[in-house]
Amino acid sequence: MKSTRHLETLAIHAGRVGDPSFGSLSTPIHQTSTYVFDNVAQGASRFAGESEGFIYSRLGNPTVRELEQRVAALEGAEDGIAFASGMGAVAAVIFGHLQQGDHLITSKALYGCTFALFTEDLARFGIEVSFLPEVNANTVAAELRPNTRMIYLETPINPTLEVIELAPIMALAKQHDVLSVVDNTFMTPVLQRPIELGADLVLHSATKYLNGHGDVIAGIVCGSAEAVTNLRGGPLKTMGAALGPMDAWLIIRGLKTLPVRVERHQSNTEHVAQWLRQHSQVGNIYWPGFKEHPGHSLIGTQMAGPGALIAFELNGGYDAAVAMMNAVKLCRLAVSLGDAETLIQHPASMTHATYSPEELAEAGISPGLIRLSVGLEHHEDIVADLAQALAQAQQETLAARPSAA
Ligand code: LCS
Repeated sequence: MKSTRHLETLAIHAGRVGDPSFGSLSTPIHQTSTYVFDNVAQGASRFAGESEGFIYSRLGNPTVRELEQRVAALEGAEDGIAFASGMGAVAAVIFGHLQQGDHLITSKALYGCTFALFTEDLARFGIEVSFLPEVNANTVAAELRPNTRMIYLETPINPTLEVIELAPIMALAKQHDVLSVVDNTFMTPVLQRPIELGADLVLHSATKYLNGHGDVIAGIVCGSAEAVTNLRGGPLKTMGAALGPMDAWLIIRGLKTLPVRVERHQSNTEHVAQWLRQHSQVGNIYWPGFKEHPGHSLIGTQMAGPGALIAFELNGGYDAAVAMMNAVKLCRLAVSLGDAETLIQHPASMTHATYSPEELAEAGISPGLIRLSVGLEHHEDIVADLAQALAQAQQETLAARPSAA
């Protein structure tokens, strides 16, 4: 899938399966569960992997195939494979590669359901996991064991927005024959291409920026042709989290504008982040675009930009945060991210409710942390809504305070 074309072009044209019958510009939605064979020999040879051609839509579908090939091209990977959700993709990578007795290294802060998979499910299957509070080549090297099989990273991390320097860790993984996996959901291939930094596999919740319109749940994994073939013949076939063609088509449509959307998401975020930072009610604020952010120096090398997620705390703590989130009008109080709508949510009780209070503290997710996914509305309208929500929160906090008398 490697191509020298620009990302904007690949997002529209790469990996086209198209419509050989009528030449429609838009790829047809192949809403079919199965495919008719010419004869038994043809069916048998497809099952044996001896000839090309679709068999059954759990194993592959032309519309889904176009999506897979397009995202692989964007990520600079040989091939891609779609799943019914981001968690379907994460689970396929884990169960497709790890077995009883293996060891996995990851970070303490992670998307909440990935954390739940790693803590609750992997323990049941006898797979050990090390959750590092700080991830760099030194802390990973110190944690390597003879049975370490995988390093699994998100960067920036959901929801803390810590940035992990990938290249040295990917090199370490190669040196020790450990599979490296990067969840690139927050950055998209527009801002970061982990395969080029040495990752073996890159995965996405395609529910987010790749689709971008808040109407699909999907996941995708990209990597070598061999790795993708193994996932198709393994977890996709036997666990079955296959993406439907209608959902694939919606993401194909969304992808056409991915580079344009990411650019606007980011320029809006620049305005919103700078405004929030100077606000008297805002305390700690995390966004890799700030010069003081520890990950800022990787912009221009590892990442082309800081992305469009901001995490922040209010000086009034948890109560003020709840009051603010309840008061938004234009922004929507909802989990997910990467949509046209600005979304605000409370990690401790929502996306990361899978963490115990102690685990939240260890992961640096404070009870009052707010996560904002800056959308595509005009930045002045987003700021105006946040301003009125903060004013409302201030009023409520003052009213709740016992009087001095
Ligand atoms: N990886 C990351 C980094 C995510 O943020 C999510 C979902 C997933 C994987 C799983 O993808 P899904 O199965 O939902 O497609 N993150 C969510 C979030 O932060 N808010 O709502 C869902």
